[in-house]
Amino acid sequence: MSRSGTAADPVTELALTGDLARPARLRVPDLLAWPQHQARVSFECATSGTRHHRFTGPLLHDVLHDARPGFDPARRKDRLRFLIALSGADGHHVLLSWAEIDPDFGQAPVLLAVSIDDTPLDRAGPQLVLPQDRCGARHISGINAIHLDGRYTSRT
Ligand SMILES: Nc1nc2c(c(=O)[nH]1)N[C@H]1C(S)=C(S)[C@@H](COP(=O)(O)O)O[C@H]1N2
Ligand SMILES: [Mo]
Repeated sequence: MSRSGTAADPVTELALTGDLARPARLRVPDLLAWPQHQARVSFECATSGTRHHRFTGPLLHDVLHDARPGFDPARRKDRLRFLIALSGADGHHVLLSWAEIDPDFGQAPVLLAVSIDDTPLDRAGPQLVLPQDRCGARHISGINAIHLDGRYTSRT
């Protein structure tokens, strides 16, 4: 079902852009198309102390993999120069490296959560979940943009 959002009924879209053969615009219900994972997470916040949440959603890796990143999948070294820039609707940003979530390298079980504590995130937008993080700062809520960039090199 396709609906357009209004001020009274906002629908957050997530734009997947950058070095991708299949860029996409996804709503939270679209993220149910990938295998769903669960994570029980505890993290510390500098201002609000220890927080506990339960999240469900697809792996960030699975969603981005299907958008076809612009590297040769058969050449593992080719993936190492790719950065993933994620932004929340409020302008909170985080950078990950592709290798951090790639099963052949760091394999961090990073989720794009579609629910928090059994509450769907359809309106707020997906939330980034890094179960291994001690600090909460990378658990960005309301993610509306993910940009893949393979230009990175230390050569000037
Ligand atoms: N979009 C967005 N997400 C964010 C932040 C933010 O400023 N903007 N702050 C982060 C920080 S610092 C923490 S500790 C957690 C707190 O999450 P909680 O209050 O839902 O437990 O949200 C994270 N996600
Ligand atoms: Mo925080």
